[in-house]
Amino acid sequence: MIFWVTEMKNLFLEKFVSDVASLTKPNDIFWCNGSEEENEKLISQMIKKGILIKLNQEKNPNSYLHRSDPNDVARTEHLTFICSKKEDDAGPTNNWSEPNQFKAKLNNLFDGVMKTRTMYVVPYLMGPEGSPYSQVGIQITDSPYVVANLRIMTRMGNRALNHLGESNNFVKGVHSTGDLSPDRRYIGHFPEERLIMSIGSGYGGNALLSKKCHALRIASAIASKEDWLAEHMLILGLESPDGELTYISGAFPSASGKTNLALMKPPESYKDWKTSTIGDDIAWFHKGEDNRLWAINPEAGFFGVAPGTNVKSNPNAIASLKKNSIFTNVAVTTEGIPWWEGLTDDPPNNLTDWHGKPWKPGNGKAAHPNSRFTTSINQTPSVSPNLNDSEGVPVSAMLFGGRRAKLTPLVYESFNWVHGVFIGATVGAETTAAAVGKVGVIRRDPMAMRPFCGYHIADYFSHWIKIGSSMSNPPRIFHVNWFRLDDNGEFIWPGFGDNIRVLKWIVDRVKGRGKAIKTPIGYIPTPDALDTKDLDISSNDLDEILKVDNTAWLEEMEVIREFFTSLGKKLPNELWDELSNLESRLKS
Ligand code: OXD
Ligand code: MN
Repeated sequence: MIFWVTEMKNLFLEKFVSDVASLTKPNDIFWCNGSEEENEKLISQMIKKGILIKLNQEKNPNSYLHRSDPNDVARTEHLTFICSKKEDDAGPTNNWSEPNQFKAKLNNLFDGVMKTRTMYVVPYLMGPEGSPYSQVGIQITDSPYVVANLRIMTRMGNRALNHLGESNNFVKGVHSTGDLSPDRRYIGHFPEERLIMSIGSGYGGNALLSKKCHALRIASAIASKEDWLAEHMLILGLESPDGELTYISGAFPSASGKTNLALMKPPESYKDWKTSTIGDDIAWFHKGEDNRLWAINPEAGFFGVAPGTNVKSNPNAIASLKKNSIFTNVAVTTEGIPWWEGLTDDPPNNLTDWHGKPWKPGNGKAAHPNSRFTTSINQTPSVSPNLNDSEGVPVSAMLFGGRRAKLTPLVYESFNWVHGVFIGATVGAETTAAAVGKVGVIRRDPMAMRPFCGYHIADYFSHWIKIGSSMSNPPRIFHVNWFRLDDNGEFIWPGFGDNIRVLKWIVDRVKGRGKAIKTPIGYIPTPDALDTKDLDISSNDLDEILKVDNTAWLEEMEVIREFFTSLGKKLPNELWDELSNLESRLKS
């Protein structure tokens, strides 16, 4: 039975939906309009089926817990493919499969998969309504949990259809949870067709196709043919007591504190400063007429990592999570209140763990390390008044970083745009629980885009070089590392709200007033340029995290050389030049 809940007719959309329906043979089709009534209906159906569990409606109104299949708790990069026509267009950092063969394999799995299920058609808009930079996607899915998440994460329903009108300009997403077997799980991207096919997972970035699949992999491939950038970056506004507003964006690998930084609340000692959040995960940049880079956040919500989130690390997230939120794979108290490691110093008694089993201290983690919250950006006290500006906001500084226990200093600034691209291209970071695989291994994660770049990473570097080099006022590029450890394995830098001290130096640099020392790897703050007033950090420790160890950097260069070599002939000469310039600086 097919029924339409919108008057709007779009022939391209109708054809897409009927083609997918012929393949998946659903029991019925449900067009999502994004209304409150629709959401209530879906939520109550999910509660009946046990897909969602009601949380304490007094303490967490309109909030629910979902437990995913224990085999399906993180992105699966080894099952994620870029199916460009030519293998060389996917490049060495992506899995590639020939598009027709991959489609045939997936079509087999999709054939009849929705026979006893409802097929949901979810139109979503990435970016502000009315913005020329926003894009429409249509995700077809048999997971009502995915629908509920997309409703928070995107501008979903009729608003997206209105933006689309009769055009065929939309990204197509076909998703089914299949049988949830990792043996029949695949996430395929067809950049030339702007098509995503995902089967066998209901989790996060594998299943909410708007996020990594559309807004990063497909969008980065589109951006490479046009004149813009699709990046794995937060966007944050910082307003000084004098009313000077500066926007900063930052790329950090998954589960490395991006959401904390994006929602940062200034600490007591910076209470005259204001922060404002545009986005915590994805930024689309275009060149402005003023020769600056402007950014929009295509998303409308956060799918944040829960463990470690607390009133100290992220008070704005905690405030935002008070209502209308979905929690995935967290633990729950006897009162029906969500809990995860790091939320409070001690776990409450009698928790139920993320598997739904009684939990006692010593039983491993109560919440999965990659457990998540889904919440609307509009509930965040720090939400920016410029969130919906159709031109976006002008970005003055871009940060790159990752978890690095040793070597990379707290902060350093590139000499110029191309050197900044080199810094971004060579980011080394410890792996985290956001993706299946070993945690804590250092890997190169260029611009935090290694798992998300939808085309050849060396072409991506060339694209970056081209974008900034053609602008008279591109953002200044910095590298930061909040994660340096001392010999006892303790963090040296306090992090969280105190990171604003580093951001202040960055703003000072952008405005031409921050003091710096030139080192072989870039500009580092002079000890007095970084505000450490009232901080509990010794001058030895401060020296340690601001120092450049030439011998260790020369070793790092060998790893970078190997990495560049592994990327093949397309690696831009400019980056090889940067490497040899760095080597001579370190040796001289
Ligand atoms: C995310 C990720 O979910 O990067 O944002 O994995
Ligand atoms: Mn991310």
